[in-house]
Amino acid sequence: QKFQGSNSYDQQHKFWETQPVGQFKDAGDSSLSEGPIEQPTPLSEVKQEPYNLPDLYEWTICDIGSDEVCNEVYLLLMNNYVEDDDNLFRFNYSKEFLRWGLRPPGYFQSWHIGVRVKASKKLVAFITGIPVKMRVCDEVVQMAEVNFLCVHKKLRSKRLAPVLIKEVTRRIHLENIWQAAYTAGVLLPTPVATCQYWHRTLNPKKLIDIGFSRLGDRMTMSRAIKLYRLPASKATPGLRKMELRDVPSVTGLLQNYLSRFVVAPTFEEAEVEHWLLPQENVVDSYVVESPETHEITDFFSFYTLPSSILNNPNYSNLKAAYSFYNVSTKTPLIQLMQDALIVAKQKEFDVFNALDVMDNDPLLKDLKFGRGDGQLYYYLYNYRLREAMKPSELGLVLL
Ligand code: NHW
Repeated sequence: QKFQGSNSYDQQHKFWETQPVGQFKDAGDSSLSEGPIEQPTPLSEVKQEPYNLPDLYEWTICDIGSDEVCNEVYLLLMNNYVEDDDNLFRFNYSKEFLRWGLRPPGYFQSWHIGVRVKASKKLVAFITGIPVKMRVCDEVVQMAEVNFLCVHKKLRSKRLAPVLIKEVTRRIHLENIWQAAYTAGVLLPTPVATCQYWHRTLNPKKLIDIGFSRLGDRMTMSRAIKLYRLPASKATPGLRKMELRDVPSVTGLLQNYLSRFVVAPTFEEAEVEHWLLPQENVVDSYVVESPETHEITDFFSFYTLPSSILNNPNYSNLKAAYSFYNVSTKTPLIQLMQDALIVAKQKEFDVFNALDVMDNDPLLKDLKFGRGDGQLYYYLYNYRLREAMKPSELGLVLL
């Protein structure tokens, strides 16, 4: 499955050339220092008024807690957000998911930015940031994660995206934050890592029917069904749903694990509670509680992100699980991931997706994941790394 194609390195980037990001022409220049590209300015020097929009449009702050506004955002994204290269699928983030993804501890409502048509008040564009403490090498940097950039299909290629990006940047600066992390399927100046999605078929018949996957040479439907069959029950003794009382142990496991990567968020208990405590149809997390000591030794998690299936007579929704954070200290990671697949299958997901980040890559083939086409590029804003990271050096998953 391909979400978004990629550009080439020699393309002009009239907007990105003006921004404090690694530029393609500077690639490999070891005289440039690592760390912030521009220094912070005093807050009084940050532009106090919003950027100008074309005359017919106005800014709005989206209160995602309001059912009405949440529904408007949901519909804008449902109809206009990311599609794969062949336009077969479009991400269909649920309303509960958007609330979860946009309201972590310490979130700023002013970073949930919409654009409306002045006359009709119709919502036609969106961009968001959330705060995160990110460790880069041995420095912890207060950052924003920028996501859900979307311009209505009818308003594309009018240079609205750079205005949205500048406006979210301005509002992040107003909170005295000067760095950001984001991912995209398009190549921009300049990725800090290039990752790949892998897909584990859970429902072969449907995935083939909808064109998500194809039967390879000498593969029949009945062989495919057999190939992707999973055990009926989980292998790990003591595996159970994560509960509120597990937050301290899970935080400890996660902090310790993420300290191994070059770039990773730093999670406190409040963040772990927000990001990992199970929420129906949003995020699933399971812990392994040792039957002898009752210690929490491992956990896995995945989030729920369906896609709309465009123009298929039989199916309209693809139910996809995305691997989130997994930590193993006692249970082999491959067994933990296999149990995640079993849980996802029992919950009637059609496919389980994972990036080749953290320790995932060596397990994916054995667990019968297939490599997706297209890349997911990771970026940092106003922070230079001397060289790009390998996916296995990245401890970060964005929604
Ligand atoms: S990636 C998903 C992005 N959304 C979609 O793909 C949805 C479908 N597409 C659209 O809605 C996850 C439009 O095509 C969008 C572009 C809105 C994408 N990231 O308005 P113009 C995120 O949300 C550049 C960054 O004419 P358009 C992450 C493009 O290279 N830049 O295009 C978001 C060009 O600049 P250049 C992107 O098609 C991170 C300019 O936009 C981009 O009508 C944002 C063209 O603008 C992308 N995904 O609208 C950055 N796609 O220099 C945050 C295109 O090449 C940075 N462009 O000429 C950090 C800010 C915070 C800093 C805090 C200190």
